[in-house]
Parts: sequence; structure tokens; C-alpha cells
Amino acid sequence: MTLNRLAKVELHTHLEGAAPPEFIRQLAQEKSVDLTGVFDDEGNYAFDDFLHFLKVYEAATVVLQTPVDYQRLVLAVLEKSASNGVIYTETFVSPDFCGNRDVGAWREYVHAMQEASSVGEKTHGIVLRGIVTPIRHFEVSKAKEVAVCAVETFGDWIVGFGIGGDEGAGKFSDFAYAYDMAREAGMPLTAHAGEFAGAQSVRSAIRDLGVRRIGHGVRAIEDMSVVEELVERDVVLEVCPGSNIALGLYPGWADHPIARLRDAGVKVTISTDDPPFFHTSMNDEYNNLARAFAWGKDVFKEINITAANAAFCDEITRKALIAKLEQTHE
Ligand code: MCF
Ligand code: ZN
Repeated sequence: MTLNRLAKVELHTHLEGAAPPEFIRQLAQEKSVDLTGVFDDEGNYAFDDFLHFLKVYEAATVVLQTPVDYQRLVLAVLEKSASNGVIYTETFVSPDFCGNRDVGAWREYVHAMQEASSVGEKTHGIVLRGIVTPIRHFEVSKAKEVAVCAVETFGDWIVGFGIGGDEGAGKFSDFAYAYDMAREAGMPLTAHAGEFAGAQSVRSAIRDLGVRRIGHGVRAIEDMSVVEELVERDVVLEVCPGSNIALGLYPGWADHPIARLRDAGVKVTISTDDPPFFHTSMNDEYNNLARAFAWGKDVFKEINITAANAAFCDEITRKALIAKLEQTHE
């Protein structure tokens, strides 16, 4: 069975985290930026654990200095995704990295990313949308500024709001004000939770922030009452198995809880998170899951339809995605 040619909907990537290492090195050379410590001897991103990963991620973003750099980044990322059969991706983007939370500068970055996204759509037939992301281990006051940027640019291309970063930093209730701003503007909400903190973090994201999707969320499996809450409230998980394994949450594919969560009735979807950091791709995710859980095309079709229904895009885009999935997943 070839899963590589299946059309795929991906809800959880980080734009800088999807940057091919050679792209970052090229920019570093052009701008004479020293990236010592970012790459290993083979030229891959180098990190020891989760907190080190966050540091290396931030160090690599130093070369991304202008809207044009982000335009180039979007094109490089879309080419890779499309080659894995991805027809729709949502990517986390942050005013913390794009314009230092200045609304005027952020608008220019969004404009540049949106333009590149239209070019990528014409060239590779892949649709990209952005989710504005406060970074949890930066100050809470910064998250409020990020929310202002989000509300100001919510529309055709910026389609949602969702926090990422170190789950050990602060509590979700610290970010409730920022989430209230986004919610009042009508923005769909997600949050990274239940990755480096346990099931209670998933419950808190649902109750304190009112999210309809959760980034990761896999550690809900540690408390069946949280699993039941996910099912009852119809919350969709953006599961990134390769990322979880690379960051040491689970020893191998067969140990990953995605299949148990799905069996319990939780809506799961599949994404790559930061593919070059975690040596993965959508095709790798699908092939490894198929091998670990004997999942066939029918399961992947169901998961992709779930993802299309949970996407933060407009209804016309959603209909087109579902039609494409129905066509290619026969
Ligand atoms: O999902 C992974 C691991 N868990 C939490 N956060 C992140 C992941 N990849 C990137 N992030 C965070 C990180 O803080 O998102 C930010 C990074 O700086 C980028 S959002 C454009
Ligand atoms: Zn993530």
C-alpha cells in the first residue's frame, strides 16, 4: 500500500521549525550570522532535550530578519510539504519573531507570508493558513501584545490563536486574558497541552482557555476522566507522534497512545510539528503509524476528514478539501 500519494491535511506545524537546515544555513551565510551550536556535524539541528530544543529553535530564528526572509521560508516549507501529499497546512507563526510584537511590522510579515502562500498554492496546489502564537515561556505581558497582533490581522490568512512553548512555564489561567481577546474577536482557539505536562494540563486548556483543539494532548491518556471530557466536548487533538518520540515522551511508535486515544473515541489528527528537527515528514508519520498499528487507508481517510472538519479555514476552503480527500482516498 502506498500512503505517500494520499492527500493529507496537517493542522500542526511551526513555520520556523519546518525550515530545512540548509535554508537556515544559506540565510546565515548571506547575513554573516554565526550559528554555532545550532547544527551537528551532519548539518542537522542539534539538541539534547525539550528545553534545549526550544533554545536551538530560537537561535535559528535569528537569521530570519525581514518579511522577505519569511516569504522565502514559506516557499521552501510548502515545497517540502506538497512533496508529501499535503494539501492543507496550518502553521504557528509568532509576532515574537516577526516584528517584535509591533502591530505595523507584524502586518507586513503577515502580508509577505500570505503572498508567498498564494504563490505556493498556485505552484504546488497546497493551501497554507497561519495561527498566531504567544510563546509560553516569554512574559505574560508579551502574550497580550501577541493577542493584539492576532486580533488586528485575523481574517483570510490568519485563522486562529494558540499558545506554544514550555508547558512548565506559568499556568493557563495566566493567559486567559490574551485568550479572551482572541475569543471575543471570533478567533478559533487551540493550545499546546498534555505534552510535557500531564492530563490535568489538558483539562485546564479546555476549561480555562475554552479551546476547541489541543496541540499534542496525548498525555490525556493518563487520566480516563480527561479522555472522556475530550470525547464529550468534541475536542480535536493535533497529534505529532514523531515529535513526541524524538523528544523522548515515548520510546517507540508502538508505545505511542494515538491508537488508544482513537479507540476511546477521541478525535485525533496527524501532524509533523517541526519536521527537520525531529527527522520526520508526513509520509514518515503515516508509514510508521501504519506499521505500528496496522492502520489501513480507511483509518487515514477518517483521520484526514476529521482534520478537514477541524481546520480553522473558511467553509469554501473546507468543502474543497473534503472533496479532494473523497476523490483521492478511494
Ligand atoms: O510542539 C513543539 C513542542 N512543544 C511546544 N512548543 C513548540 C514546539 N515546536 C515549537 N514550539 C514553540 C517554541 O516555543 O513554538 C514557538 C517556538 O519558539 C514557535 S511558534 C511560531
Ligand atoms: Zn507544536
